Amino acid sequence: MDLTFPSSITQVLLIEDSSQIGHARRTAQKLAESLGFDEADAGRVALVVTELCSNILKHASHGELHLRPLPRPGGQGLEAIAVDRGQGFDVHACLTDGYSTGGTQGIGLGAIARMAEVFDVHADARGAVLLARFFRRGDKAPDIALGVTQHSLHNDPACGDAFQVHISDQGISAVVIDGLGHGEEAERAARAGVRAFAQAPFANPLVALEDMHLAMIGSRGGAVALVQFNPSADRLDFIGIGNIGATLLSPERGRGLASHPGIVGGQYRKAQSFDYAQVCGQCLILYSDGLQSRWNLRDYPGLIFRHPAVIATVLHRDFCRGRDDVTVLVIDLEMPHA
Ligand SMILES: [Mn+2]
Repeated sequence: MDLTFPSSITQVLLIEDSSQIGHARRTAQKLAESLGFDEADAGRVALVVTELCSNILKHASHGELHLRPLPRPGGQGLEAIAVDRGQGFDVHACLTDGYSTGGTQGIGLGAIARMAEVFDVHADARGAVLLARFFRRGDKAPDIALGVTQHSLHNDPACGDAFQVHISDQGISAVVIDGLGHGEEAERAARAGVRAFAQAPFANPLVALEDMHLAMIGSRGGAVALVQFNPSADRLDFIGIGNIGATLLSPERGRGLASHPGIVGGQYRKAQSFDYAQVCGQCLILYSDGLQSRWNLRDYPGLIFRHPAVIATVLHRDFCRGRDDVTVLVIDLEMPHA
């Protein structure tokens, strides 16, 4: 397998009254069609998105629908996430067959769970996050246990954060870059780094960092975190310069991965990569400083077991600073498939 997750801003639709549901449905359907879904599959997306949005209004009175293209082997899928801050969402009641969020009109969340290739929920007193992932007809490849959410400050079309993930038979290589500041100049810096990384994502981490540095000279520069996961060796290499947060989590504990101070494309002292063993089964979270660092997944019982896209979205919902671009990338480090 050879799969690339390119940087892109998450599309956010506000869901505040029922008139916005139709717009959300049409937007999701159009996105599905543009990603190569046929009419029946795009219709399936439209039905599920309608139900997700109705559910937001019913349980939380308002919330958001997040849409992303989903890179898949041989094409694109689509990811839809309903986000709200409502209380008392009863997952079990809602997933019971026959239950409908929209009175007699809705199809119910139990049906949603079956119409999407991937469905997952985290709900507690702080609100609910519902994930649905759709693959095109004939796409039987397994889900990739990776989730990302990315937002620019004030919905600026330019985003100063950039990420990229490569998945191959060798493993996973991922980079998150935060170009200094925000806006177009920050975006230029971050993208220059990502382009250099993409040339050889599985190069030695020190070499890859040097390549990104050279490519970012003359730009504003930025913070960079690079991670390479080798599943057959059960090892993770990490190198970070500047303020990109990196945490390895298991149900039992969490550990922060240390970055060095400095600016890639500017000045930093000789970098060093760190090697972590026995990481399979753990969850890796990389995040730019648009996210506060004071979160603790222990405050969210059960969240560590949820889909990475759900984890990324909960963290963004509750810890976005609102003063900078923000990226949260979550990857389950899985054993190699036999
Ligand atoms: Mn930043």
